[in-house]
Amino acid sequence: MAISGNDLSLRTISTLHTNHFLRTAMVLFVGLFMLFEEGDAADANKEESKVPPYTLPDPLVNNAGQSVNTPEQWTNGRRDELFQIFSDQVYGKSLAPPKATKSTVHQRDAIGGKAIRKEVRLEFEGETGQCLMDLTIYQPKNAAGPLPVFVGIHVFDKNHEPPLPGGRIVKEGKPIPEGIDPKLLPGAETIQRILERGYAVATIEPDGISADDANTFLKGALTIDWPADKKGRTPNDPGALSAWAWAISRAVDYFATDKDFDATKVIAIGHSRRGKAALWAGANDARLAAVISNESGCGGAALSKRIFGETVAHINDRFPHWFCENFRQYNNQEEKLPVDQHELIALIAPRPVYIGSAEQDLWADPKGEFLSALNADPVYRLLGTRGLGGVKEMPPLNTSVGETIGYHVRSGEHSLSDLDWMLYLDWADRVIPKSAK
Ligand code: GTR
Repeated sequence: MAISGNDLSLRTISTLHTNHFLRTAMVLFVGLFMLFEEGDAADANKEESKVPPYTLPDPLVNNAGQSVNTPEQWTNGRRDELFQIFSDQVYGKSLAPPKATKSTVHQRDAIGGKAIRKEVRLEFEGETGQCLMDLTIYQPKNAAGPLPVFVGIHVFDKNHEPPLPGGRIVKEGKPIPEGIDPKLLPGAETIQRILERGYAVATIEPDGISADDANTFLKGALTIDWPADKKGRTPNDPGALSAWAWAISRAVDYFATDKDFDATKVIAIGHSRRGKAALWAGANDARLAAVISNESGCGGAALSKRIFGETVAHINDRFPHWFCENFRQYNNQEEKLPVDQHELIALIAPRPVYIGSAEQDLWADPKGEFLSALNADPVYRLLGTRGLGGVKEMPPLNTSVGETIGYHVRSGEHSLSDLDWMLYLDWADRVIPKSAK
């Protein structure tokens, strides 16, 4: 019922005032919470003119200073060197696959009978313990053959059917109140478009693998090889990002056991911290056919040495559980980092990778993300792909460019929006061979 000014009784007015007060207080509280936990730091550089001079390491020059001129020299030497540096200095050692996995699958019709929703529980046995993860999958009903599939951490809200845009998503172990960011997750319509285009889409709930919490992240996948009660971690023991990357690999294991999916056509996708995990998963697991990083920023696609937006010190201070301890050596000393994030992109080569930025998301440094793509391009070309397709400058807003390396900068803020998804789908259609769909 609509209320006009004349209808307002005193009681209604005072309720409205109370509601208004509560809402304002809530917005302020949430805003402060986000400012502290999620938002920019007051000291962050947001001006291009203040980017210090920096030198990027050349992915095609090896540790001995020799240039890498052939695909063989890359594949049988240089790539391993770079992977080792990221493992020792940034994300930590990779986790071993589980000794055994038990899967339990429940499925039912969904989205008005157009789709199948599968709820998969995976229970893992390691050397020293167990952990579990839930994988929720939407797939088109009556698909012609094994499906290519997008998978990532918190790609949609598994608690609703059909998934709701802006629905509950947990960050820092706390549910975000609904409505904070209506574009944070694809809604039912976008999921339907994904299915209509012949893909399945799957979300991983990572809490049982490694909670996004500095006090409890060791419980789960990091326990089954590195016991959580171990006194003192070694400086290159893995953090939560490694555990989340491991979770993405476990989803690939599952797809290989389910005839509805083509496990050679799995595309890892992730927004923000989950984009960092998707990129590291792509570096670790050559079975991933392609990787999409949406606004992954610092420790993801953005170059660290530009010191623009979030820095190594900001991220290590706020999220001490994400990286290995060695990464802290580079707090305010990015110039000493032996690698930069363009080399993480290069570790995915020659497989397709897409980097999506948002214009107003300066905390994630859109230009630094583009420059990562550009500086990974020589490796993609050495390996015989067309890489960024000759693009040298950041494209106009909302325009997808590139080939094996895709890139766009969307207008607006930090989110995985429907437009991002549409551009990713178009690109996936180009880089994932049609025969498999
Ligand atoms: C921020 C963090 C970013 C990014 C983001 C997110 O607080 O500083 O690195 O990962 O969270 O995941 O939304």
